[in-house]
Amino acid sequence: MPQILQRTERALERCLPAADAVPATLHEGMRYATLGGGKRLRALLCHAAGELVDADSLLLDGAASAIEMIHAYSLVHDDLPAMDNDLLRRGQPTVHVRYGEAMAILVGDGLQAQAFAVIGDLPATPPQQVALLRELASASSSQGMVGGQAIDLESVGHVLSREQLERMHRLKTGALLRAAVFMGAHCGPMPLSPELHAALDHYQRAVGLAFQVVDDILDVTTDAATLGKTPGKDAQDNKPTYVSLLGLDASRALAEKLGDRAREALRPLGARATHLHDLAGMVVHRIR
Ligand code: GRG
Repeated sequence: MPQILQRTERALERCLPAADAVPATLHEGMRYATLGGGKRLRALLCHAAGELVDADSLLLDGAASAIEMIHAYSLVHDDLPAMDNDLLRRGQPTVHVRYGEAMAILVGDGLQAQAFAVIGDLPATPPQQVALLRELASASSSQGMVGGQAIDLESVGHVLSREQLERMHRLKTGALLRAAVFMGAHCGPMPLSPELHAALDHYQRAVGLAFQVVDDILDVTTDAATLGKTPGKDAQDNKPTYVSLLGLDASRALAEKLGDRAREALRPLGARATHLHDLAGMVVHRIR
């Protein structure tokens, strides 16, 4: 996986506008928000799913870059004073702290549009391109990530049931993780077989949920300096979390169970799914 991480950084470098291209501050901010940080989980999922279908690596580079740009845009907007008002992201000042709030809004907007432009420029077949664009658009949409964020905003101070909490996270963070997996698979030369579709669907559901359960656990167990924000902020904001709903031990057990479920979903795919298998472990056992 280290080679894929290097590939991802190089591809992102290429896909982003140059820092001195006019308007330079905007482009510098887009690069600042995207390059040199992050676990690149979505890019890794995209490449690992692509391995299953002998996907073209140039297509995977573009798809993985586009997903990471959408992810970076969501973090820039989520950190804004009107949302989470976070001062640090990936150990650095957040984009609005460094470039101002108005520019940070534009940085997010610019990254979102650039992600779709990158897909549009790929040397993919028309069916591949439509599948990739559809997947990314629906994951980012009001019925995907942005919708999940809206539900999250409106849930402050409310008691959510476990089903409602799951739905919120399936949209807010799960939708983009799902897109990462399916976009990787759409980079292959053939349409997805029903068996592969079903296996990837089960996998992405379990991984998406595990990601959020672990995020909630880390929120209460990681120290403030590492987080760059107040630990347990969601709880202080009266936002529902898995830890507040189930407790720490049951949340840890749930994360392990979801990791097992994700790996189980890959069983019919055999040895080619090794990297997806390892990524499920990385999601459950990450430290941030
Ligand atoms: C504001 C449009 C808009 C959407 C925001 C996903 C999201 C929706 C906001 C992210 C807020 C957040 C910090 C949620 C916790 C889970 C999460 C997505 C953490 C960051 O993702 P990682 O851990 O980050 O993959 P890196 O830095 O490794 O890329």
